[in-house]
Amino acid sequence: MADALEHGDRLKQALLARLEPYGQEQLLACWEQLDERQQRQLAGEIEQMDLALLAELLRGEGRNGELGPVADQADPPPAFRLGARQNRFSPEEACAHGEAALRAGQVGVILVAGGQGTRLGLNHPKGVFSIGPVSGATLFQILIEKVVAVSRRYGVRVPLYVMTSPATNDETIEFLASHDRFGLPEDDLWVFCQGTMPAVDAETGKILLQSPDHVALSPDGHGGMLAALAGSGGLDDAVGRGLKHFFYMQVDNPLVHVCLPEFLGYHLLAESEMTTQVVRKQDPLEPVGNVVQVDGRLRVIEYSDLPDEVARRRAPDGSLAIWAGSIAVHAIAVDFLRRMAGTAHALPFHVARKKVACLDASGQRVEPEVPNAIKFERFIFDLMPSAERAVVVEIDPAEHFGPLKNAPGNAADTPETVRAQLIALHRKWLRQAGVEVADEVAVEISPLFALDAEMLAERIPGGTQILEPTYFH
Ligand code: UD2
Repeated sequence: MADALEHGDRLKQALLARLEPYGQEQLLACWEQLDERQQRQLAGEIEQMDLALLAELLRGEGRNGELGPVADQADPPPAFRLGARQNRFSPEEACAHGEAALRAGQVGVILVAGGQGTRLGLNHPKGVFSIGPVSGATLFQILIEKVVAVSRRYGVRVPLYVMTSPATNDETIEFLASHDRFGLPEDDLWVFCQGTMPAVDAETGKILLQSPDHVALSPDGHGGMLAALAGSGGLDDAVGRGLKHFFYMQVDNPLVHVCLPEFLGYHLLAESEMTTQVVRKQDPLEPVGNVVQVDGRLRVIEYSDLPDEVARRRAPDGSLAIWAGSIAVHAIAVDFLRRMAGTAHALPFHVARKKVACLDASGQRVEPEVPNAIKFERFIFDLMPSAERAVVVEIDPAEHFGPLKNAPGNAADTPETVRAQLIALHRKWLRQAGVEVADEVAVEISPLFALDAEMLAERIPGGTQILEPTYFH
């Protein structure tokens, strides 16, 4: 007992020595109430925090800065359009280049899945949400089957690097193992966990405690992928396998065409280091990042950072001037990622005011009604201005973008809208293959059955009639 007390005191002194230079010793306010296990827990969290970095951020250094002036000079980006003839390279040429890189085993996939389905009312990794309109397949199943199908199609291994966060890591690993990784070989799956950042009081800059033995920590944004992939050894693994490019996607879009050859082809032909898929915005205030060109470099201005009056600007022909919305699907050169992983401050931090439940000065838990805290996040698209060359590829949202963001009953991006989009797309492929499908019949095609309309046409005889909900798998 006396030993434990002494150990607790020694640990407290060591932690104080770390915290005091930064004025953050309030984190030990409840130390004496904690048992030994809780003290170790809190100590572990404090030791892992980069207090010097946080101090820089609180001084205003390393942040992404005021975007108003940048937005003011923003021009629309030049873009390739999927399937279009007026591109600098033909769709066929692009496809051939993309397929050659795939066949040569030069492409791997990154899936960022650190988010929980909070907006969906889900307290689990978002990837376990069941979205298949007929099959009930989860987001993870659909996306991983796409990776497996690409690997089979080109007769190569296509490794998948999945980013989790502390809140989703263990459950994701268990979930994928219990489903045999949906057919992906064990050697081709690399799960890595992103880092966290502490939330600070918006007025004082003091780090908040979520409970007596836990700091208020949250994931450091999908930009945390850069450091976490490198730090986990994933980037070295990719290099060791001879990968040259990553296809990057988010867990919330089951419509994404994984490793789409034509898209990869424009990336390769343009010798781009980072290529991003965009949609033509219908509404100036759509909640997508805006891809723009400033001083000849591409960059993304997040919807929340774009002043309304800039978002509403029109080109002479009446179309939106800032038209290109990022859907967060990228092709990224492995060498570029390595170079950036070795660059200090490669990604700035974005600052957001949020409501964070925490302990007040007297140790009482408070559930704030207005934003009380600042959170810090990095975004992967901020790599774009550092790329030697970056290009944009416009895609058709009906075929490529159906993000699952909101709980049922909301206006957009809900389970209902995403399922309806999957059915509409698969019905269209079936009809193109000469299959008769009535409008009210739900159909779904597993990526392992067919990845696109052409593959489907090879697998299914024309003239077939579909009269009831059908899952092709
Ligand atoms: C994101 C983009 C937006 C647009 C839209 C398309 C940002 C900031 N905004 O909006 O521009 O492209 O997607 O759907 O990127 N994630 C992590 N770790 C984190 C945070 C997020 O893994 O710390 C993952 C998360 O699991 C999800 C993705 O990143 O797959 C997007 O995150 P989000 O839902 O917070 O982004 P959203 O919808 O505001």
